[in-house]
Amino acid sequence: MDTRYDGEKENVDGRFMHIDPNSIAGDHVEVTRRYFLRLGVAGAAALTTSSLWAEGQAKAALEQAVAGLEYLTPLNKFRFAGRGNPPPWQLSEEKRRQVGLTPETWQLEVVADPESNCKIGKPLSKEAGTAFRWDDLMRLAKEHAVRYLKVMTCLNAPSPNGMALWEGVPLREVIWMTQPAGDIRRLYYYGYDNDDPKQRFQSSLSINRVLEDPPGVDPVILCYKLNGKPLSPKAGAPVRLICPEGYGFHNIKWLQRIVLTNDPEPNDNYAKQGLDVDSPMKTFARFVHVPSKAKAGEPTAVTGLAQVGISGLSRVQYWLHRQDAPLPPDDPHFTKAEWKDAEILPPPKNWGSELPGGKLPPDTRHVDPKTGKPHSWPLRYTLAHWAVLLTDLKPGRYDLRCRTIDARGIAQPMPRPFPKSGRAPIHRLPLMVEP
Ligand SMILES: Nc1nc2c(c(=O)[nH]1)N[C@H]1C(S)=C(S)[C@@H](COP(=O)(O)O)O[C@H]1N2
Ligand SMILES: [Mo]
Repeated sequence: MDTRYDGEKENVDGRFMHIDPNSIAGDHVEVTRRYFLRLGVAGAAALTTSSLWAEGQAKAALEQAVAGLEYLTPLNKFRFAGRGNPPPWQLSEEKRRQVGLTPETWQLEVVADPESNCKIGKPLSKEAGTAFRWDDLMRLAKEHAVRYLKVMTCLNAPSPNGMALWEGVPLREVIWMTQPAGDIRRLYYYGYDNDDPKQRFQSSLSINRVLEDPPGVDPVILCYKLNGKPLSPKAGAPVRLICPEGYGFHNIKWLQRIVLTNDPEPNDNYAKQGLDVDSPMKTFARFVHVPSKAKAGEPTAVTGLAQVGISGLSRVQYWLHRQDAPLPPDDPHFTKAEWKDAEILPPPKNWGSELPGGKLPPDTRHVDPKTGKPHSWPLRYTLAHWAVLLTDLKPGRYDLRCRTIDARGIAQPMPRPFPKSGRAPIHRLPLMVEP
């Protein structure tokens, strides 16, 4: 039985389930403070309701909305996916040991596909007693460990599962241990989902992607830590694969076997389901905090998240449209609508409650080791937070939409609008403005 997993479920109002808008965590106080300082100075002149603004009510509303946003998703709010029945995290400790899902019992095999002509000099296999073990991984980690930020998003879901800091060893270190000799074009890999092989969930990558990283992109890793702590059973313990630019399905949990092959075709479960598995993450925006009702004339706080895909992110925009007004004709993506800019928030100072002191480790990729600040912002394959204060609202029923403009100037859902390569529909929420 295929248990529908969390990543495909959506909250009724389209909000992110892992964000609790009522939990005013201290995390974004600093971001918020700087945001309001700037808005107070630069924005006050532009606001027609500056008297209200001065009262501080509007500020408080937006501050409260923004303060609820946590950057790194706490484990208990992460929407982990899994489709085994029972899922591997529900197994007893004894069973987990038996099937090799504890550090002491874990073995990773890296072997040649018997169906192809690809040859490797030194397969890492259980049969030959040469499988790769936890201690081997920890030894490599001393020299080669890397850490980077990456948002986990299911190809089939309109909103991310969670935003995390991942740590691991570049997979190519282990590939080279097998003495590969050529005639290798891909590798496919899977983990332990269940004793029933029909419940196996498999993904694949080009060997080139694993051996060499595209400019600015981090390595594919054998990952053993999330937000600075060992992977939990739900997160794929003890070891999962992380492909930084990849949608969720590439990031196989409970990893146990990698097969090198000369077969050039993706043989992923997702490919067989008609999905486009050759797709790096897309750029898109979603609302997080939108009140269902607002009062005319009162500034109203709206916040959201944007996933930064392969083409980067330059702007987030919103469009407030009266429900009784016609939609622009022959314009499915509303390119001619009156979009206005929202503000992309700067990087947080406190990255998450699970990191010591809320700080990123000094060797985190794309982060200045001295200041702890990212070299640029927002980073590709992560989330950015955004906010806007709607002013001058007139009574009526509205649809509120948001979209991204990527770093090439292309508006969502272009340049890749087809849902089977990742969901990026323009998010719409209703807003009622009462007199
Ligand atoms: N072993 C295994 N790994 C898996 C899956 C699975 O079913 N089994 N699901 C994949 C899919 S489709 C997604 S979207 C991601 C979700 O990662 P997360 O649970 O860390 O959010 O896990 C991926 N890794
Ligand atoms: Mo997924």
